[in-house]
Amino acid sequence: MPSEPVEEYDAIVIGAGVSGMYALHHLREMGLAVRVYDGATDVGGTWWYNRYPGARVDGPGSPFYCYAFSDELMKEWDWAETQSEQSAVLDYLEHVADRFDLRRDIQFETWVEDARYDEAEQRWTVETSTGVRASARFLICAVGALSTANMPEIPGIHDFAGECYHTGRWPHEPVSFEGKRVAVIGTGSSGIQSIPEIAKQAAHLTVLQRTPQFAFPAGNRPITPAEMAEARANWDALREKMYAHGSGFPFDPYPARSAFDDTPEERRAHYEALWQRGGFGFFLDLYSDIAISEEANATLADFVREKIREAVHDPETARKLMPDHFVITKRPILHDGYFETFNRDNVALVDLREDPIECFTKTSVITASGEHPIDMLVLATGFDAISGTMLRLDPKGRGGVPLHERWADRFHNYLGMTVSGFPNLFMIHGPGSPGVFYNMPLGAERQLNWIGDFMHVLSERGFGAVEPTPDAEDAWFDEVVGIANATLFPRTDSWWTGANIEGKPRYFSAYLGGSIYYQRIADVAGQDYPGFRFEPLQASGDAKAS
Ligand code: N01
Repeated sequence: MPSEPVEEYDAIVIGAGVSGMYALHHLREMGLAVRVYDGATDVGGTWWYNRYPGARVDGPGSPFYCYAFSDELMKEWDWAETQSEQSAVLDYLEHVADRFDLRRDIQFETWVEDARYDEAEQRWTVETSTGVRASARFLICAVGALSTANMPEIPGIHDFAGECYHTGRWPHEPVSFEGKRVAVIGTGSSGIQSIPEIAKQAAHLTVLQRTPQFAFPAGNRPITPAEMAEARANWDALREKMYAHGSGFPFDPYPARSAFDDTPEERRAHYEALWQRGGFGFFLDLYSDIAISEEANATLADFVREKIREAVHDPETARKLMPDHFVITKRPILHDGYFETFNRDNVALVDLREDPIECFTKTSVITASGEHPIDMLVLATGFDAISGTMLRLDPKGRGGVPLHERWADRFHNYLGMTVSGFPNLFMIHGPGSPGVFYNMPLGAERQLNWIGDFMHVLSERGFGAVEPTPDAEDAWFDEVVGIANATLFPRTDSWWTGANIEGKPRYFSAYLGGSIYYQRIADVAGQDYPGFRFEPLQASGDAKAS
Protein backbone atom coordinates (compact mmCIF):
# COMPACT_ATOMS: atom_id res chain seq x y z
CA MET A 1 0.00 0.00 0.00
CA PRO A 2 1.49 3.40 -0.91
CA SER A 3 2.26 5.44 2.20
CA GLU A 4 0.47 8.72 2.84
CA PRO A 5 2.24 11.88 1.57
CA VAL A 6 3.96 13.84 4.32
CA GLU A 7 2.14 16.98 5.41
CA GLU A 8 4.51 19.89 6.07
CA TYR A 9 4.18 22.32 8.99
CA ASP A 10 6.40 24.70 10.92
CA ALA A 11 5.44 23.13 14.25
CA ILE A 12 3.69 19.96 15.34
CA VAL A 13 2.06 19.99 18.76
CA ILE A 14 1.26 16.72 20.49
CA GLY A 15 -1.70 17.10 22.82
CA ALA A 16 -4.79 19.33 22.78
CA GLY A 17 -5.03 19.87 26.51
CA VAL A 18 -4.46 23.13 28.36
CA SER A 19 -0.84 23.44 27.11
CA GLY A 20 -1.37 22.24 23.54
CA MET A 21 -4.29 24.60 23.04
CA TYR A 22 -2.22 27.61 24.00
CA ALA A 23 0.73 26.30 21.94
CA LEU A 24 -1.51 26.30 18.89
CA HIS A 25 -2.93 29.74 19.57
CA HIS A 26 0.40 31.37 20.32
CA LEU A 27 2.45 29.87 17.50
CA ARG A 28 -0.35 30.52 15.02
CA GLU A 29 -0.45 34.16 16.15
CA MET A 30 3.28 34.25 15.34
CA GLY A 31 2.39 33.31 11.76
CA LEU A 32 3.53 29.68 11.91
CA ALA A 33 1.76 26.74 10.27
CA VAL A 34 0.83 24.50 13.19
CA ARG A 35 -0.85 21.10 13.45
CA VAL A 36 -2.03 19.53 16.70
CA TYR A 37 -2.71 15.82 17.22
CA ASP A 38 -4.68 14.34 20.09
CA GLY A 39 -6.11 10.89 20.76
CA ALA A 40 -9.32 12.26 22.33
CA THR A 41 -12.44 13.34 20.44
CA ASP A 42 -12.16 16.96 21.61
CA VAL A 43 -10.00 19.45 23.49
CA GLY A 44 -9.31 19.35 27.23
CA GLY A 45 -6.58 16.76 27.85
CA THR A 46 -6.64 15.83 31.51
CA TRP A 47 -10.06 17.48 31.87
CA TRP A 48 -11.43 15.40 29.01
CA TYR A 49 -10.24 12.14 30.56
CA ASN A 50 -10.68 12.59 34.32
CA ARG A 51 -14.50 12.41 34.61
CA TYR A 52 -14.69 10.28 37.74
CA PRO A 53 -17.33 11.18 40.35
CA GLY A 54 -16.20 14.10 42.49
CA ALA A 55 -13.50 15.29 40.03
CA ARG A 56 -12.79 18.96 40.70
CA VAL A 57 -9.93 21.40 40.66
CA ASP A 58 -8.05 20.51 43.80
CA GLY A 59 -5.60 23.38 43.63
CA PRO A 60 -6.07 27.06 44.53
CA GLY A 61 -8.84 27.07 41.97
CA SER A 62 -11.19 29.39 40.20
CA PRO A 63 -11.31 32.00 38.87
CA PHE A 64 -7.52 31.94 38.58
CA TYR A 65 -6.94 28.42 37.29
CA CYS A 66 -7.26 29.83 33.78
CA TYR A 67 -5.38 31.32 30.87
CA ALA A 68 -4.03 34.82 31.43
CA PHE A 69 -3.14 35.77 27.85
CA SER A 70 -6.50 37.28 26.91
CA ASP A 71 -8.20 40.04 28.89
CA GLU A 72 -11.42 39.48 26.94
CA LEU A 73 -11.42 35.78 27.83
CA MET A 74 -11.01 36.58 31.52
CA LYS A 75 -13.70 39.20 31.38
CA GLU A 76 -16.34 37.16 29.57
CA TRP A 77 -16.15 33.87 31.49
CA ASP A 78 -18.07 33.23 34.70
CA TRP A 79 -16.85 30.68 37.21
CA ALA A 80 -19.48 29.28 39.56
CA GLU A 81 -17.37 27.73 42.36
CA THR A 82 -13.92 28.10 43.86
CA GLN A 83 -13.14 24.41 43.23
CA SER A 84 -14.65 24.04 39.78
CA GLU A 85 -16.08 20.71 38.76
CA GLN A 86 -14.40 18.83 35.94
CA SER A 87 -17.33 19.64 33.61
CA ALA A 88 -16.99 23.38 34.35
CA VAL A 89 -13.28 23.39 33.45
CA LEU A 90 -14.03 21.42 30.30
CA ASP A 91 -16.79 23.91 29.37
CA TYR A 92 -14.24 26.71 29.72
CA LEU A 93 -11.67 24.92 27.54
CA GLU A 94 -14.31 24.20 24.89
CA HIS A 95 -15.21 27.89 24.96
CA VAL A 96 -11.53 28.79 24.46
CA ALA A 97 -11.39 26.41 21.48
CA ASP A 98 -14.47 28.09 19.96
CA ARG A 99 -13.40 31.62 20.72
CA PHE A 100 -9.95 31.27 19.16
CA ASP A 101 -11.09 28.89 16.42
CA LEU A 102 -8.61 26.26 17.51
CA ARG A 103 -10.27 23.08 16.25
CA ARG A 104 -9.55 23.78 12.57
CA ASP A 105 -5.87 22.99 13.21
CA ILE A 106 -6.38 20.04 15.54
CA GLN A 107 -6.72 16.47 14.35
CA PHE A 108 -8.58 14.49 17.02
CA GLU A 109 -8.74 10.73 17.54
CA THR A 110 -5.19 10.60 16.28
CA TRP A 111 -2.30 9.17 18.29
CA VAL A 112 1.22 10.10 17.43
CA GLU A 113 2.80 6.66 17.31
CA ASP A 114 6.31 7.65 16.28
CA ALA A 115 8.35 10.86 16.16
CA ARG A 116 11.78 10.89 14.53
CA TYR A 117 14.34 13.60 13.97
CA ASP A 118 15.93 13.79 10.54
CA GLU A 119 19.41 15.31 10.92
CA ALA A 120 19.86 16.18 7.24
CA GLU A 121 16.47 17.86 6.98
CA GLN A 122 16.61 19.29 10.53
CA ARG A 123 12.98 18.32 10.90
CA TRP A 124 10.79 16.02 12.93
CA THR A 125 8.53 13.51 11.21
CA VAL A 126 5.59 11.96 13.02
CA GLU A 127 3.59 8.86 12.15
CA THR A 128 0.03 8.71 13.46
CA SER A 129 -2.61 6.08 14.19
CA THR A 130 -4.76 7.35 11.31
CA GLY A 131 -1.94 6.92 8.77
CA VAL A 132 -1.33 10.66 8.48
CA ARG A 133 2.38 11.49 8.36
CA ALA A 134 3.61 14.98 9.02
CA SER A 135 6.88 16.81 9.32
CA ALA A 136 7.86 20.07 10.98
CA ARG A 137 10.95 21.94 12.10
CA PHE A 138 9.67 22.05 15.71
CA LEU A 139 8.04 19.40 17.87
CA ILE A 140 6.11 20.67 20.89
CA CYS A 141 5.33 17.92 23.38
CA ALA A 142 2.29 19.13 25.31
CA VAL A 143 1.59 15.57 26.40
CA GLY A 144 0.57 16.24 30.00
CA ALA A 145 2.33 15.64 33.30
CA LEU A 146 -0.43 13.32 34.57
CA SER A 147 -1.76 11.50 31.55
CA THR A 148 -0.27 8.01 31.45
CA ALA A 149 -2.41 5.88 33.75
CA ASN A 150 -0.65 3.63 36.27
CA MET A 151 -2.37 0.25 35.93
CA PRO A 152 -1.36 -1.98 38.85
CA GLU A 153 -0.19 -5.47 37.98
CA ILE A 154 -1.81 -7.55 40.70
CA PRO A 155 -2.18 -11.33 40.27
CA GLY A 156 -5.55 -12.19 38.71
CA ILE A 157 -6.58 -8.56 38.08
CA HIS A 158 -7.21 -9.30 34.41
CA ASP A 159 -9.49 -12.20 35.39
CA PHE A 160 -11.81 -9.91 37.34
CA ALA A 161 -15.06 -10.09 35.37
CA GLY A 162 -16.93 -7.11 36.86
CA GLU A 163 -16.77 -3.49 35.72
CA CYS A 164 -13.32 -1.96 36.10
CA TYR A 165 -12.43 1.72 35.59
CA HIS A 166 -9.30 3.82 36.06
CA THR A 167 -10.17 7.32 37.32
CA GLY A 168 -7.96 8.87 34.64
CA ARG A 169 -9.74 6.92 31.85
CA TRP A 170 -13.29 7.31 33.11
CA PRO A 171 -16.06 6.39 30.61
CA HIS A 172 -18.09 9.14 28.99
CA GLU A 173 -21.30 7.18 29.59
CA PRO A 174 -22.81 7.41 33.09
CA VAL A 175 -21.49 4.81 35.54
CA SER A 176 -24.00 3.63 38.12
CA PHE A 177 -22.91 2.39 41.53
CA GLU A 178 -26.50 1.71 42.69
CA GLY A 179 -26.79 -1.59 44.51
CA LYS A 180 -23.21 -2.56 43.69
CA ARG A 181 -20.32 -3.73 45.82
CA VAL A 182 -17.42 -1.52 44.80
CA ALA A 183 -13.72 -1.61 45.69
CA VAL A 184 -11.45 1.42 45.21
CA ILE A 185 -7.67 1.00 45.12
CA GLY A 186 -5.82 4.22 45.87
CA THR A 187 -6.17 7.13 48.23
CA GLY A 188 -4.47 9.98 46.38
CA SER A 189 -6.40 13.02 45.09
CA SER A 190 -8.53 10.95 42.70
CA GLY A 191 -9.42 8.35 45.32
CA ILE A 192 -10.12 10.93 48.02
CA GLN A 193 -12.36 12.96 45.69
CA SER A 194 -14.29 9.95 44.38
CA ILE A 195 -14.66 7.78 47.51
CA PRO A 196 -17.28 10.00 49.27
CA GLU A 197 -19.33 10.21 46.04
CA ILE A 198 -19.20 6.46 45.36
CA ALA A 199 -20.08 5.70 49.01
CA LYS A 200 -23.30 7.72 48.70
CA GLN A 201 -24.59 5.40 45.96
CA ALA A 202 -22.95 2.00 46.30
CA ALA A 203 -24.45 -0.89 48.30
CA HIS A 204 -20.99 -1.42 49.78
CA LEU A 205 -17.61 0.21 49.31
CA THR A 206 -14.26 -1.32 50.23
CA VAL A 207 -11.37 1.15 50.26
CA LEU A 208 -8.03 -0.56 49.65
CA GLN A 209 -5.47 1.84 51.10
CA ARG A 210 -1.72 1.42 50.75
CA THR A 211 -0.62 4.77 52.21
CA PRO A 212 -2.82 6.86 54.51
CA GLN A 213 -2.94 10.49 53.45
CA PHE A 214 -3.10 13.93 54.95
CA ALA A 215 -6.14 15.65 53.46
CA PHE A 216 -7.43 19.16 54.10
CA PRO A 217 -10.92 20.70 53.83
CA ALA A 218 -11.61 21.77 50.26
CA GLY A 219 -13.63 24.78 51.41
CA ASN A 220 -15.44 24.77 48.09
CA ARG A 221 -18.03 27.54 47.83
CA PRO A 222 -19.90 29.51 45.19
CA ILE A 223 -18.11 32.50 43.66
CA THR A 224 -20.52 35.42 43.95
CA PRO A 225 -21.21 37.78 41.03
CA ALA A 226 -19.64 40.55 43.13
CA GLU A 227 -16.40 38.52 43.48
CA MET A 228 -16.30 37.84 39.74
CA ALA A 229 -16.90 41.54 39.05
CA GLU A 230 -14.09 42.48 41.42
CA ALA A 231 -11.70 39.97 39.80
CA ARG A 232 -12.49 41.44 36.38
CA ALA A 233 -12.15 45.03 37.56
CA ASN A 234 -8.74 44.28 39.13
CA TRP A 235 -7.57 41.84 36.50
CA ASP A 236 -4.40 43.73 35.53
CA ALA A 237 -3.18 43.89 39.10
CA LEU A 238 -4.22 40.30 39.80
CA ARG A 239 -2.37 39.04 36.75
CA GLU A 240 0.76 40.85 37.96
CA LYS A 241 0.31 39.12 41.32
CA MET A 242 -0.04 35.75 39.58
CA TYR A 243 3.22 36.39 37.75
CA ALA A 244 4.99 37.41 40.94
CA HIS A 245 3.83 34.64 43.29
CA GLY A 246 5.72 31.36 43.49
CA SER A 247 2.51 29.37 42.90
CA GLY A 248 1.27 31.35 39.88
CA PHE A 249 -1.87 32.36 41.80
CA PRO A 250 -2.62 35.89 43.03
CA PHE A 251 -1.71 35.36 46.67
CA ASP A 252 0.25 37.56 49.01
CA PRO A 253 3.91 36.56 49.38
CA TYR A 254 4.58 33.38 51.38
CA PRO A 255 4.87 34.12 55.11
CA ALA A 256 8.43 34.43 56.37
CA ARG A 257 7.59 33.25 59.92
CA SER A 258 8.89 30.00 61.40
CA ALA A 259 6.45 27.65 63.14
CA PHE A 260 8.48 28.31 66.30
CA ASP A 261 8.06 32.08 66.16
CA ASP A 262 4.62 31.36 67.65
CA THR A 263 3.74 29.73 70.96
CA PRO A 264 2.08 26.30 70.72
CA GLU A 265 -1.28 28.00 71.42
CA GLU A 266 -0.77 30.65 68.72
CA ARG A 267 0.38 27.99 66.27
CA ARG A 268 -2.67 25.85 66.91
CA ALA A 269 -4.94 28.86 66.51
CA HIS A 270 -3.23 29.65 63.19
CA TYR A 271 -3.72 26.07 61.91
CA GLU A 272 -7.31 26.08 63.13
CA ALA A 273 -8.08 29.34 61.29
CA LEU A 274 -6.57 27.95 58.07
CA TRP A 275 -8.47 24.68 58.56
CA GLN A 276 -11.78 26.51 59.01
CA ARG A 277 -11.16 28.65 55.95
CA GLY A 278 -10.27 25.59 53.83
CA GLY A 279 -8.97 25.55 50.29
CA PHE A 280 -5.47 25.45 48.88
CA GLY A 281 -4.62 28.77 50.51
CA PHE A 282 -3.92 26.58 53.54
CA PHE A 283 -0.54 25.61 52.10
CA LEU A 284 0.34 29.09 50.96
CA ASP A 285 -0.21 30.70 54.34
CA LEU A 286 1.72 28.12 56.36
CA TYR A 287 4.95 28.79 58.21
CA SER A 288 8.07 29.11 56.07
CA ASP A 289 9.78 26.05 57.57
CA ILE A 290 6.97 23.47 57.26
CA ALA A 291 8.58 21.82 54.23
CA ILE A 292 12.13 22.26 55.55
CA SER A 293 12.28 21.43 59.24
CA GLU A 294 11.22 18.03 60.60
CA GLU A 295 10.15 19.65 63.87
CA ALA A 296 8.06 22.35 62.20
CA ASN A 297 6.52 19.74 59.93
CA ALA A 298 5.56 17.60 62.93
CA THR A 299 3.52 20.44 64.46
CA LEU A 300 1.22 20.48 61.42
CA ALA A 301 1.20 16.69 61.00
CA ASP A 302 0.07 16.29 64.63
CA PHE A 303 -2.66 18.88 64.12
CA VAL A 304 -4.06 17.06 61.05
CA ARG A 305 -3.84 13.65 62.72
CA GLU A 306 -5.91 15.08 65.56
CA LYS A 307 -8.51 16.27 63.03
CA ILE A 308 -8.67 12.78 61.50
CA ARG A 309 -9.15 11.25 64.96
CA GLU A 310 -12.00 13.70 65.64
CA ALA A 311 -13.71 12.97 62.31
CA VAL A 312 -13.63 9.17 62.40
CA HIS A 313 -15.80 7.48 65.04
CA ASP A 314 -14.20 4.02 65.11
CA PRO A 315 -10.74 4.27 66.76
CA GLU A 316 -9.40 1.25 64.85
CA THR A 317 -10.41 2.78 61.49
CA ALA A 318 -8.95 6.12 62.60
CA ARG A 319 -5.68 4.37 63.46
CA LYS A 320 -5.47 2.89 59.96
CA LEU A 321 -6.11 6.33 58.45
CA MET A 322 -3.21 7.95 60.34
CA PRO A 323 -0.54 9.16 57.89
CA ASP A 324 3.07 8.84 59.02
CA HIS A 325 5.06 10.67 56.35
CA PHE A 326 6.06 14.35 56.46
CA VAL A 327 2.91 16.35 55.85
CA ILE A 328 2.63 18.04 52.39
CA THR A 329 5.56 15.98 51.02
CA LYS A 330 3.04 13.88 49.08
CA ARG A 331 0.77 16.06 46.93
CA PRO A 332 -1.54 17.86 49.43
CA ILE A 333 -5.13 16.76 48.92
CA LEU A 334 -8.33 18.73 49.37
CA HIS A 335 -11.32 16.70 50.49
CA ASP A 336 -15.02 17.10 51.04
CA GLY A 337 -16.15 14.63 53.69
CA TYR A 338 -13.51 11.97 52.98
CA PHE A 339 -12.71 11.01 56.56
CA GLU A 340 -16.39 11.19 57.62
CA THR A 341 -17.20 8.67 54.85
CA PHE A 342 -15.63 5.97 57.02
CA ASN A 343 -18.43 6.49 59.58
CA ARG A 344 -20.94 5.08 57.09
CA ASP A 345 -22.20 1.50 57.60
CA ASN A 346 -21.62 0.64 53.93
CA VAL A 347 -17.89 1.57 53.91
CA ALA A 348 -14.95 -0.60 55.00
CA LEU A 349 -11.28 0.28 55.05
CA VAL A 350 -8.58 -2.29 54.32
CA ASP A 351 -5.06 -1.28 55.31
CA LEU A 352 -2.94 -2.99 52.66
CA ARG A 353 0.19 -2.58 54.76
CA GLU A 354 -1.26 -4.99 57.33
CA ASP A 355 -3.58 -6.89 55.03
CA PRO A 356 -2.08 -6.95 51.51
CA ILE A 357 -3.90 -7.93 48.34
CA GLU A 358 -3.09 -11.52 47.36
CA CYS A 359 -5.05 -11.69 44.12
CA PHE A 360 -8.25 -11.00 42.25
CA THR A 361 -10.73 -13.66 41.18
CA LYS A 362 -13.60 -13.26 38.71
CA THR A 363 -15.82 -11.92 41.48
CA SER A 364 -13.66 -10.73 44.35
CA VAL A 365 -10.45 -9.33 45.72
CA ILE A 366 -8.63 -11.55 48.17
CA THR A 367 -6.47 -9.97 50.85
CA ALA A 368 -4.44 -11.74 53.54
CA SER A 369 -7.43 -11.63 55.90
CA GLY A 370 -9.96 -13.07 53.45
CA GLU A 371 -12.22 -12.58 50.44
CA HIS A 372 -14.12 -9.36 49.57
CA PRO A 373 -16.79 -10.06 46.91
CA ILE A 374 -17.15 -7.10 44.51
CA ASP A 375 -19.09 -6.11 41.38
CA MET A 376 -16.90 -3.17 40.40
CA LEU A 377 -13.26 -2.16 40.77
CA VAL A 378 -12.15 1.49 40.63
CA LEU A 379 -8.44 2.05 40.08
CA ALA A 380 -7.51 5.42 41.57
CA THR A 381 -3.90 4.36 41.20
CA GLY A 382 -2.51 7.50 39.62
CA PHE A 383 -0.10 8.06 36.79
CA ASP A 384 3.41 7.53 35.52
CA ALA A 385 3.75 11.23 36.16
CA ILE A 386 5.89 14.05 34.75
CA SER A 387 8.15 11.92 32.51
CA GLY A 388 5.88 8.93 31.77
CA THR A 389 4.06 10.29 28.73
CA MET A 390 7.26 11.55 27.09
CA LEU A 391 8.63 8.04 27.51
CA ARG A 392 5.45 6.49 26.09
CA LEU A 393 5.92 8.73 23.03
CA ASP A 394 9.62 7.81 23.03
CA PRO A 395 10.81 10.20 20.29
CA LYS A 396 13.94 9.20 18.38
CA GLY A 397 16.58 11.92 18.29
CA ARG A 398 19.97 12.21 16.60
CA GLY A 399 21.26 8.86 15.32
CA GLY A 400 17.80 7.36 15.95
CA VAL A 401 18.50 7.22 19.70
CA PRO A 402 15.21 6.78 21.56
CA LEU A 403 14.41 8.99 24.53
CA HIS A 404 14.13 5.98 26.85
CA GLU A 405 17.85 5.30 26.28
CA ARG A 406 18.79 8.91 26.92
CA TRP A 407 16.66 8.90 30.07
CA ALA A 408 17.72 5.48 31.37
CA ASP A 409 19.45 6.89 34.46
CA ARG A 410 17.64 10.22 34.84
CA PHE A 411 15.49 12.68 32.87
CA HIS A 412 18.30 14.69 31.26
CA ASN A 413 17.02 18.11 30.26
CA TYR A 414 17.90 21.79 30.26
CA LEU A 415 15.47 24.38 31.62
CA GLY A 416 12.84 21.63 31.86
CA MET A 417 12.08 22.09 28.18
CA THR A 418 14.89 20.75 25.99
CA VAL A 419 16.97 17.57 25.75
CA SER A 420 20.42 17.14 24.17
CA GLY A 421 20.35 14.89 21.13
CA PHE A 422 16.73 15.93 20.48
CA PRO A 423 17.08 19.19 18.55
CA ASN A 424 14.07 21.51 18.15
CA LEU A 425 12.00 19.45 20.59
CA PHE A 426 10.32 21.33 23.43
CA MET A 427 8.48 19.86 26.40
CA ILE A 428 5.76 21.68 28.32
CA HIS A 429 5.57 20.88 32.06
CA GLY A 430 8.31 18.29 31.60
CA PRO A 431 10.83 17.10 34.19
CA GLY A 432 13.07 19.94 35.36
CA SER A 433 10.26 22.52 35.14
CA PRO A 434 7.91 23.68 37.92
CA GLY A 435 5.06 21.85 36.11
CA VAL A 436 2.65 20.56 38.72
CA PHE A 437 4.04 22.97 41.35
CA TYR A 438 2.68 25.98 39.54
CA ASN A 439 -0.64 27.22 38.15
CA MET A 440 -0.50 24.94 35.12
CA PRO A 441 -2.34 27.04 32.49
CA LEU A 442 -0.20 30.07 33.38
CA GLY A 443 2.97 27.96 33.50
CA ALA A 444 2.26 26.57 30.02
CA GLU A 445 1.72 30.10 28.72
CA ARG A 446 4.98 31.31 30.18
CA GLN A 447 6.98 28.38 28.81
CA LEU A 448 5.36 28.71 25.38
CA ASN A 449 5.96 32.46 25.22
CA TRP A 450 9.63 31.74 25.91
CA ILE A 451 9.72 28.96 23.29
CA GLY A 452 8.02 31.21 20.71
CA ASP A 453 10.62 33.92 21.28
CA PHE A 454 13.39 31.33 20.96
CA MET A 455 11.98 30.05 17.65
CA HIS A 456 11.83 33.60 16.39
CA VAL A 457 15.50 34.17 17.27
CA LEU A 458 16.47 30.94 15.48
CA SER A 459 14.74 31.83 12.25
CA GLU A 460 15.97 35.46 12.37
CA ARG A 461 19.56 34.27 12.64
CA GLY A 462 19.31 31.49 10.08
CA PHE A 463 19.68 28.56 12.44
CA GLY A 464 18.08 25.25 11.52
CA ALA A 465 18.50 23.39 14.79
CA VAL A 466 19.16 23.97 18.44
CA GLU A 467 19.71 21.70 21.41
CA PRO A 468 21.23 22.02 24.85
CA THR A 469 24.73 20.85 25.71
CA PRO A 470 25.10 17.89 28.09
CA ASP A 471 27.06 20.19 30.45
CA ALA A 472 24.13 22.59 30.64
CA GLU A 473 21.85 19.64 31.39
CA ASP A 474 24.13 18.46 34.20
CA ALA A 475 24.22 21.93 35.75
CA TRP A 476 20.41 22.16 35.48
CA PHE A 477 20.06 18.77 37.17
CA ASP A 478 22.27 19.98 40.02
CA GLU A 479 20.12 23.09 40.37
CA VAL A 480 16.80 21.18 40.37
CA VAL A 481 18.01 18.54 42.80
CA GLY A 482 19.85 21.09 44.94
CA ILE A 483 16.65 23.06 45.55
CA ALA A 484 14.63 19.92 46.27
CA ASN A 485 17.24 18.48 48.63
CA ALA A 486 17.00 21.56 50.82
CA THR A 487 13.45 20.43 51.63
CA LEU A 488 11.73 17.36 53.05
CA PHE A 489 10.01 16.54 49.72
CA PRO A 490 12.54 14.00 48.38
CA ARG A 491 12.40 12.07 51.65
CA THR A 492 8.87 10.78 51.02
CA ASP A 493 7.85 8.22 48.41
CA SER A 494 5.46 9.87 45.97
CA TRP A 495 4.74 10.29 42.28
CA TRP A 496 6.84 13.46 42.55
CA THR A 497 9.89 11.27 43.24
CA GLY A 498 8.90 8.50 40.79
CA ALA A 499 8.50 6.03 43.64
CA ASN A 500 5.05 4.90 42.46
CA ILE A 501 6.43 3.33 39.28
CA GLU A 502 8.70 0.33 39.48
CA GLY A 503 12.12 0.82 37.90
CA LYS A 504 11.70 4.57 37.42
CA PRO A 505 14.71 6.77 38.28
CA ARG A 506 14.09 7.95 41.83
CA TYR A 507 14.59 11.62 42.40
CA PHE A 508 12.57 14.78 42.77
CA SER A 509 12.46 15.96 39.16
CA ALA A 510 10.33 19.14 39.43
CA TYR A 511 11.86 22.61 39.75
CA LEU A 512 10.68 23.74 43.18
CA GLY A 513 11.69 27.37 42.82
CA GLY A 514 8.30 28.58 41.52
CA SER A 515 8.54 31.97 39.87
CA ILE A 516 12.37 31.89 40.17
CA TYR A 517 12.21 29.43 37.30
CA TYR A 518 10.61 31.99 35.01
CA GLN A 519 13.28 34.50 35.97
CA ARG A 520 15.95 31.86 35.22
CA ILE A 521 14.63 31.16 31.72
CA ALA A 522 14.21 34.89 31.05
CA ASP A 523 17.83 35.40 32.09
CA VAL A 524 18.97 32.65 29.71
CA ALA A 525 17.18 34.45 26.87
CA GLY A 526 18.58 37.81 28.04
CA GLN A 527 22.14 36.39 27.98
CA ASP A 528 21.66 35.11 24.43
CA TYR A 529 20.97 31.49 25.32
CA PRO A 530 24.04 30.09 27.09
CA GLY A 531 23.92 26.30 27.34
CA PHE A 532 22.57 25.81 23.81
CA ARG A 533 24.32 24.59 20.70
CA PHE A 534 23.11 26.11 17.41
CA GLU A 535 23.37 24.61 13.93
CA PRO A 536 23.05 26.65 10.74
CA LEU A 537 20.10 25.93 8.49
CA GLN A 538 21.01 23.16 6.01
CA ALA A 539 20.20 23.70 2.36
CA SER A 540 17.83 20.70 2.32
CA GLY A 541 15.98 21.95 5.40
CA ASP A 542 15.81 25.41 3.87
CA ALA A 543 13.40 24.40 1.14
CA LYS A 544 10.77 23.38 3.68
CA ALA A 545 11.36 26.08 6.24
CA SER A 546 8.77 28.80 6.51
O1 N01 B 1 -2.79 9.49 41.97
P1 N01 B 1 -1.77 9.34 43.22
P2 N01 B 1 -4.09 10.41 41.86
N1 N01 B 1 -1.64 -1.12 45.16
O2 N01 B 1 -0.52 8.78 42.63
C1 N01 B 1 -2.18 3.94 45.28
C2 N01 B 1 -3.59 15.38 40.21
N2 N01 B 1 -5.01 15.38 40.33
O3 N01 B 1 -4.73 10.11 40.55
O4 N01 B 1 0.61 6.35 48.02
C3 N01 B 1 -2.24 -0.32 46.05
O5 N01 B 1 -1.68 10.56 44.01
C4 N01 B 1 -1.15 4.91 45.81
O6 N01 B 1 -0.57 4.41 46.98
P3 N01 B 1 0.89 4.98 47.47
C5 N01 B 1 -3.00 15.78 41.54
O7 N01 B 1 -1.83 16.53 41.33
C6 N01 B 1 -5.63 16.54 40.14
O8 N01 B 1 -4.90 10.32 43.05
O9 N01 B 1 1.74 5.02 46.23
N3 N01 B 1 -2.29 1.00 45.96
C7 N01 B 1 -2.02 6.14 46.03
O10 N01 B 1 -2.78 6.04 47.19
C8 N01 B 1 -2.68 14.43 42.11
O11 N01 B 1 -1.69 14.45 43.10
C9 N01 B 1 -6.98 16.56 40.24
O12 N01 B 1 1.33 4.00 48.46
C10 N01 B 1 -1.72 1.57 44.89
C11 N01 B 1 -2.97 6.07 44.83
O13 N01 B 1 -2.99 4.72 44.41
C12 N01 B 1 -2.26 13.66 40.89
O14 N01 B 1 -3.15 14.09 39.89
C13 N01 B 1 -7.71 15.46 40.56
C14 N01 B 1 -1.09 0.80 43.90
C15 N01 B 1 -2.51 6.91 43.69
O15 N01 B 1 -2.49 8.25 44.09
C16 N01 B 1 -2.36 12.17 41.02
O16 N01 B 1 -3.50 11.86 41.81
C17 N01 B 1 -7.04 14.28 40.75
C18 N01 B 1 -1.06 -0.59 44.07
N4 N01 B 1 -0.46 -1.41 43.19
C19 N01 B 1 -5.70 14.25 40.61
N5 N01 B 1 -0.62 1.64 42.96
C20 N01 B 1 -7.66 17.81 39.94
O17 N01 B 1 -7.15 18.88 40.08
C21 N01 B 1 -0.95 2.88 43.36
N6 N01 B 1 -1.62 2.84 44.52
C22 N01 B 1 -9.03 17.65 39.41
